[in-house]
Amino acid sequence: MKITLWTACLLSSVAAYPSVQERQTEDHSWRAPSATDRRAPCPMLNTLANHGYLPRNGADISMDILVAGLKAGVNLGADATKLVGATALKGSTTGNASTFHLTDLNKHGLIEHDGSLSRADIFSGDNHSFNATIWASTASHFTSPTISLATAAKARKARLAAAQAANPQFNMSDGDKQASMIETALYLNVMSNETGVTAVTAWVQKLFTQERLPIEEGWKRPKGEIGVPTILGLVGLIGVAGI
Ligand code: HEM
Ligand SMILES: *[C@@H]1O[C@H](CO)[C@@H](O)[C@H](O)[C@H]1NC(C)=O
Ligand SMILES: *[C@@H]1O[C@H](CO)[C@@H](O)[C@H](O)[C@H]1NC(C)=O
Ligand SMILES: *[C@@H]1O[C@H](CO)[C@@H](O)[C@H](O)[C@H]1NC(C)=O
Ligand SMILES: *[C@@H]1O[C@H](CO)[C@@H](O)[C@H](O)[C@H]1NC(C)=O
Ligand SMILES: CC(=O)N[C@H]1CO[C@H](CO)[C@@H](O)[C@@H]1O
Repeated sequence: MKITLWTACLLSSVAAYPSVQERQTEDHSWRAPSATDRRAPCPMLNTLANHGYLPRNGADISMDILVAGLKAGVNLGADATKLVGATALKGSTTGNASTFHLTDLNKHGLIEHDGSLSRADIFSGDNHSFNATIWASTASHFTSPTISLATAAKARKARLAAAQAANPQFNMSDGDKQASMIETALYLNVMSNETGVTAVTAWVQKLFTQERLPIEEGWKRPKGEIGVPTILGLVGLIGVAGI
């Protein structure tokens, strides 16, 4: 139902603003964010901003900019981007309800949730910055050159259990748990070596620790567009393998 609705919206909003076109022709080399550039709790959105597929300053992102950036950067389909982008816009603090800053995504309970793979829970103060200690606990499961779906599911399950044990205010709704599975499905798929289900460990490390597309390490933009059915199929498999 929701998907049908968003597909309809997609068909009625194909206009490309000059800023989107400019961005697609610009330099996509990696550059670290400046002190004033805004970043999100999502390693992929931060990565795309660091490569200029999203505004490098992380500010004033419209749905058109978001869809174009995810498509050009990692071949995520408009259907998938619009589903999560609609929620992102609900946290807008830009003064324009049609745009958001990457920092707007730090708002707990919007998309941001407890039990992240690489971020602390809001209980411990910082809900959005990369946390090397937490990432190390997740990555301790990644002992091979590749990450299978079963390994990713196990790492996610262990991280949720550790967060719950450490946080007296741990609170993940069913929707949060679904979002967390989607996030695992996304990194597995985008960072897979053409299989779509088995990720390359070194690439996943670069995504999380440097917020960089691992092009130098051999990663290529996925050839096929990643759509909602692909992601939900993976989520189902992660559920069977983990939880
Ligand atoms: C292919 C595209 C994407 C990939 C590979 C991706 C990947 C991820 C991953 C792996 C996480 C989990 C981080 C962690 O647990 O430490 C995450 C979190 C998040 N993502 Fe993305 N993402 C993508 C697209 C998006 C889009 C389009 C949005 C919204 C506009 C978004 C918003 C978020 C937010 C708000 C979080 C924080 C959730 C939390 O609290 O952990 N992501 N993403
Ligand atoms: C709000 O943002 C949208 C999307 O970028 C843009 O089309 C619109 O002109 C903006 N409105 C104002 C009042 O700036
Ligand atoms: C848990 O989170 C849900 C939604 O995210 C919220 O409605 C609820 O009040 C929270 N419960 C506690 C005890 O914080
Ligand atoms: C990382 O998270 C842990 C656990 O919540 C916390 O104790 C630590 O202070 C965090 N590290 C940083 C640098 O924020
Ligand atoms: C990806 O797969 C190709 C073909 O199977 C292989 O030659 C290449 O070494 C793989 N790359 C990585 C980083 O695993
Ligand atoms: C309240 C909220 O949802 N977000 C918090 C995330 O963490 C930062 C501190 O790093 C707070 O400033 C935000 O208020």
